[in-house]
Amino acid sequence: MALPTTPTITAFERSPDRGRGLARDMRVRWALEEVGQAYAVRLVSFEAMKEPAHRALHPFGQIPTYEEGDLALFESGAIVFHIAERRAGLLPADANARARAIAWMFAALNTVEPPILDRGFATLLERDKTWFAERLPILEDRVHGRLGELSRRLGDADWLDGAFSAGDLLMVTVLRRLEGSGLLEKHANLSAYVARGEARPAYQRAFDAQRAVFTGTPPPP
Ligand code: GTB
Repeated sequence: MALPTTPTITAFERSPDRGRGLARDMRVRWALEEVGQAYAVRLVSFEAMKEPAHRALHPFGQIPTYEEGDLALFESGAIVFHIAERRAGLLPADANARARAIAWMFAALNTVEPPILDRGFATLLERDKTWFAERLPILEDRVHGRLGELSRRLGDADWLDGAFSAGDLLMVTVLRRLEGSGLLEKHANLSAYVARGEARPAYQRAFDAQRAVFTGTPPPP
C-alpha cells in the first residue's frame, strides 16, 4: 500500500509583507488547515524562484506551489480547489451548492481581485508618476463599486452562500489585500465578514505559521 504523502507548498523566504499574511501561500495554508491536512513548507528566495528548478514547478517563477506525490500544481486558486475537491470541509456535498461555491471562488479571483490588484500595483509602483494623483481615485472608485456589489449580495449573511466554503476562503484573502486602504471599512458587513474569516481557528493557525517565518519564532503547537 502506498504511504500517504504530506503535501509540500512553497512560500517566500522573506515575504515583503513582513508576516501580514498577504502573500498567496496564506490561502493555501488556510485551506489545508480547514481540511485538517498536515503540510510541509519549502521557503524560497526571490533568486531561487527564477531558477529552472523552481520554474519546473511554476512557469512564472512565483509562489505558491503545491507538491503531493507525483502531482505538482501552481496557481493558488487551482491549489485551493484541488484541496477542496480531495478533502471534506470546503465544498458542499450538494451538487448545486458545490457549483455555486465554485462560482464564488472564480468571482473572488476573476471579478473582485483584479481591481484590488490594479489599485495595489499603482500605489506600490506608480506613486512617482505625474498622473498618479489623477489615476488613484479612478482605481479606488472601481474597487468601491465592486465592494458595493459584493456587500449588497452578502447582506447580513455570515457567508456568501450558506455554509463557509472555499469561495469564502478565497474572497476573504482577496479582501484582506485592502488592509490599510480604508476602502473595506466603507462596507461594514464586508469588514465583519473578513473579521469572521480571520476568527476561524484554521485561519489563525495558518496565519501564525506564515508569521513565524518572518519572526523566526515557531508557531504555538
Ligand atoms: N495568480 C498567481 C496565484 O494566485 O498563485 C499569482 C502568484 C503570485 O503573484 N505570487 C507572488 C510572487 O511569487 C507572491 S503572492 N511574487 C514574486 C514574483 O513574481 O517574482 C503576491 C504578493 C506579494 C507580496 C505581497 N505583500 O508584500 O503584501 C502580497 C502579495
